[in-house]
Amino acid sequence: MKFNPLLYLVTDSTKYDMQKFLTTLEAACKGGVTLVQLREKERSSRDFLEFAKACKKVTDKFNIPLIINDRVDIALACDAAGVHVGAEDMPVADVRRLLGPDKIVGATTKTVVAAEEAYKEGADYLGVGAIYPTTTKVKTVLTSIETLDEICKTVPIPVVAIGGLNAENISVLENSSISGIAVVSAIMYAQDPKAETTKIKKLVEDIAR
Ligand code: TZP
Ligand code: MG
Repeated sequence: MKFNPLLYLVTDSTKYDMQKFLTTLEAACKGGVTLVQLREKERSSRDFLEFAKACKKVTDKFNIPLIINDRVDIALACDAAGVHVGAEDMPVADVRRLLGPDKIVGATTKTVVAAEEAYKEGADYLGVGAIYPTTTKVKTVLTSIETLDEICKTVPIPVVAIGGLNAENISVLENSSISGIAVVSAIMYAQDPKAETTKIKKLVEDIAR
């Protein structure tokens, strides 16, 4: 499936009720995010699926592909555009086999070796980070910009940088061959998520290849 990883919103719904979350998601879509990933670590399967279906109604209005973090079953059940997996999730090759050739498979990688392996197993894009320390609840370590650049040079698929990125610090990626950035708090917790999305998108448009 075709997708544009330029400004990738990864969600965190833990601090919002459903209505506030959906309003924020819609604002981000209006502001111009190009891809959305639902990252839900605390929901039951039943709840996650219901939540994903509600979110997909929003992203579908804007023709923005919806990716599900970690859960192939949820992605299939709501006919999401794809799945994103990390090092402790199901291997990329298995996700690809289960989803088939047309869905989007993304992987988080922090080394060149892991990036090459994910690419060979069928990943469509890679997330690399954390570039900066993050306040989002996640098990991660920092990845240097040098490693990010190495990964960009090594794999022929789009690479997005993630972790602590926002309008103020994104210029650090100026010389990287990234295809986009992924953010949680910079958009989810912006005062005006639509305006902030538009602002970040303009900046990333100048940087991404
Ligand atoms: N993986 C590496 S950092 C991160 C994930 C999911 C969280 C990024 O969140 P934020 O708020 O954009 O720093
Ligand atoms: Mg994961």
